[in-house]
Amino acid sequence: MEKTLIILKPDAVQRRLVGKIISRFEEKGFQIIGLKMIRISEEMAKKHYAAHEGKDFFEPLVRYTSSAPVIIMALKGKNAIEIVRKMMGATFGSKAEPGTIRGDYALSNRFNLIHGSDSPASAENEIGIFFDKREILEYDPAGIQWIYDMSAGDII
Ligand code: 3AN
Repeated sequence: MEKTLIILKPDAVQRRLVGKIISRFEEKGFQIIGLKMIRISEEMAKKHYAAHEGKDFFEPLVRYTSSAPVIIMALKGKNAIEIVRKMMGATFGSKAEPGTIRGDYALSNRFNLIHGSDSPASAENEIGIFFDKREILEYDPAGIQWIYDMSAGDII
């Protein structure tokens, strides 16, 4: 089981797409283990996007991310990181395939609605940046035996 960090960026909140996007992840079978609304500070945004520091889009990206409230969410599930990124679609809204979140709801190459961790190491780091330990709630999800085949002991 993997955990991943998702940010529903300012445009997702302002465009009232939060419910629709969260529904997609719930309907897929992921378990929500952390959820809150915050305003990301410029300092937090810089830390989160540190890998892009120095690039020409870094400053506008930090400004966009910290421009208005966002939803921060931690999800848990088998192969959560890869599957969430597939559901998000390509980075640029203009390139993302229909059927993905960005493909269905985004046209812009900057206002692309959502962030999802891209590796187990970044997921752990990002969950640590945005959540206190006690804000991550581990619980037995009801009906998990119908999300995965667990009859042989493994999660298939
Ligand atoms: P993703 O959000 O798909 O993981 P990253 O982490 O490579 O993409 O990029 C983070 C953000 O930086 C993207 N959401 C996008 O808004 C912006 N970005 C990435 N690459 C570019 C680029 N070449 N030109 C402009 N903005 C970019």
